[in-house]
Amino acid sequence: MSGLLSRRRAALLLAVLPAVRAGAAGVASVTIDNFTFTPAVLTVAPGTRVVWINRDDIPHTVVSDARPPAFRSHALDTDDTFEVVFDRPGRWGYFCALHAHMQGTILVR
Ligand SMILES: [Cu+2]
Repeated sequence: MSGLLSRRRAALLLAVLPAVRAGAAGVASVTIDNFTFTPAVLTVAPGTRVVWINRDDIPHTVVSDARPPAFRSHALDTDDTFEVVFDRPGRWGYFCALHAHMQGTILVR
């Protein structure tokens, strides 16, 4: 009886907290400042949540260079964040759509 209860509770938690479950694999961050993504190349394990935060005083975006784009942020104002969970191994290039010379790479392996 108690086994059934706890199993049901666990299922409920997983349904309510999928983000937390994915985040268990880890979180890594990329800082945007002075028209630069830092680090320019970030290596993470599959399942990692990557969070970009704009510390610049002008808007920037984070757009995958894949066709079609694998991810695309809106314009991020100062201190705005954007996040993507990278489930699959691979090399994910991205850039800022407002300043195309701003480029970065997420290596998932
Ligand atoms: Cu930009």
